[in-house]
Amino acid sequence: MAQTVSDFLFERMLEWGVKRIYGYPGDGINGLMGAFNKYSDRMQLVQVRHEEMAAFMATAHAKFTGEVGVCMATSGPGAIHLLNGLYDGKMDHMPVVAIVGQAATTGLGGSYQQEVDLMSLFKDVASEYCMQVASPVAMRHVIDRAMRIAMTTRSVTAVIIPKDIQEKPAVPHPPQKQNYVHSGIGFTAPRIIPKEVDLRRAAEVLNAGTRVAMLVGIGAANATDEVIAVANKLQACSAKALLGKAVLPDDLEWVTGDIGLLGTRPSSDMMRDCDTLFMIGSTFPYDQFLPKEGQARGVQIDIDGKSLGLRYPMEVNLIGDAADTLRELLPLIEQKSDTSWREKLAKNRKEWQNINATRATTTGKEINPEVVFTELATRLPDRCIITGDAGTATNWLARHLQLRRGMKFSLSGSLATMGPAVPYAIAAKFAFPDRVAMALTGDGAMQMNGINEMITIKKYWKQWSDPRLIVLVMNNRDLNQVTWEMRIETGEPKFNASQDLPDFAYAEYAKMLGLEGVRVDRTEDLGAAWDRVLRADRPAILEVMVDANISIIPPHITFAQAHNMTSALLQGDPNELGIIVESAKNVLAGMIPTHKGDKG
Ligand SMILES: Cc1ncc(C[n+]2csc(CCOP(=O)(O)OP(=O)(O)O)c2C)c(N)n1
Ligand SMILES: [Mg+2]
Repeated sequence: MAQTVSDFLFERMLEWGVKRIYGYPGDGINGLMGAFNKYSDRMQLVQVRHEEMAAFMATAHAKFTGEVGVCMATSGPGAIHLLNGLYDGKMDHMPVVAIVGQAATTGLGGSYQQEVDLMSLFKDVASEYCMQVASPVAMRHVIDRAMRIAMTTRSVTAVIIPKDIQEKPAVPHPPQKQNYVHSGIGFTAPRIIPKEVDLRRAAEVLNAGTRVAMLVGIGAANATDEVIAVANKLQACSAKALLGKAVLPDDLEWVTGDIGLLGTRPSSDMMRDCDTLFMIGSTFPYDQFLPKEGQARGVQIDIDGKSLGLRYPMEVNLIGDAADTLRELLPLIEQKSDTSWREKLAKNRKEWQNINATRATTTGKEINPEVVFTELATRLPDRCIITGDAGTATNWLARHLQLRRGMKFSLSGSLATMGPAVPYAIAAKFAFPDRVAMALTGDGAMQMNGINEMITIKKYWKQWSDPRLIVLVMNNRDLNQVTWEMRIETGEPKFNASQDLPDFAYAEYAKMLGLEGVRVDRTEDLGAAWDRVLRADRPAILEVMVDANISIIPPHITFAQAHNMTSALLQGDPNELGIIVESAKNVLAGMIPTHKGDKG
């Protein structure tokens, strides 16, 4: 049979270097799936449980490998299901290509079965390039452009292929005449550096600073050595936006850790006291954790000019690749000798670590969730890949896990959606089957989609050279992050109808799937439980029954937040007694600054 448009598409994607597609079938892409079969020795289809998961996995593939992630779904419902995962990719600036089916061109416009206006639906999420293949001839340039634009603009692109077009004979070589396009494949990352004059202006600002605070994000992922070299010359300290947690290893004394609501006190203090802000590859959104306007001079490096001068009015805004730009900047930076700024923050960091360690030792009737992470912290395997979710687990992992060189970390940064931890970990295993992947998540996220995606793990784990994929489920029978946000931000007591979760036997469920399942309800068993799942010969769920009454109070609780929490309790929060006891312990552990009249 002659080559079809679908055959051609897979040939072309192979030429582009695509090795794996995350997807789910449906009759809107029967032509595509039929063709895929012929290429399955060279390109893998990973079948997910829900198209949103395919989009999460494609996003995670891009995050962990730097390559384009590709996902595929049928027309109508399948395409709609992709959206949240695609927005995750879009908002964290990841190159992702979505390939979706559509009703046949012969029926389009006729309110046909599963006909949804996909051009309109994907217009925003794939704002850089969203195109319906209108003719077999167009397949070549549409896929070429979708791939190249995703890479060039680090964005999500969408290719919509009507059913009948999928099965038509391919036109790999369109006639060379008017109204035809002749695109080609291939992309190499450019070297993007600012002009010399601007590098000098940046160096002048940085050299003049005596207390330089750096903030690095995921955009500096390829620049660890360069960030360290520049920071050492400047005697600077550095905080990390959560998505960029793996950019700098935490064993460097001048690294203050994460910043923001989930961040550390030394990071906040550094921003409060600095005279110069140097931001690299980050769009960290919370201005209240940055220096006060006018307090510090600012320099920013970002590959995307749109992200410059966005969170703080910078004096020098540099468009450039983080590593290349820092390499150019390094010779212009003077070696500083005054170590007092770093010493002060190293002391602060030590104190903070002690406070954290103490806080993690406070125990009530149930397990303090922080201990789950302090026990993991001492056991993190080399080169492990950690994924997080929206939920309290992310507070604790941000504060307690000290990442070492070679580890990877990700979660949904800007969209902050629930649900990515398990699908991200699956994508990590496909990309790096010899590394341990760990999804650290909550019971709400598990019930939303993680439970289903355990079935995908069951389906594929034997393909991975190291079978370890560990899913930590913090079982608190609560949507705890939001319960606390309501108390702290708006002073509302817990609303059980909204926040309580039904219990579920996560570890038993893992066993039912033929995986390892360990359930812990006593603090003293935690260490051994981690050892067990870390040594398991198969993927595992570690389910920990944790206390929902341990507050996620941010590093510098404001008076308003303390007041709100008190008012939530006075309004009759159903968990009042437990919280008061736990909060009192936290005050003793030095966490909550007490105010006059604050009863703690
Ligand atoms: C798709 C989506 N829905 C809702 C939210 C709001 N949200 C953020 S965290 C959270 C609670 C998560 O609960 P769980 O997974 O049980 O973790 P916990 O906070 O209890 O540790 C909710 C509802 C979100 N971020 N994403
Ligand atoms: Mg929960």
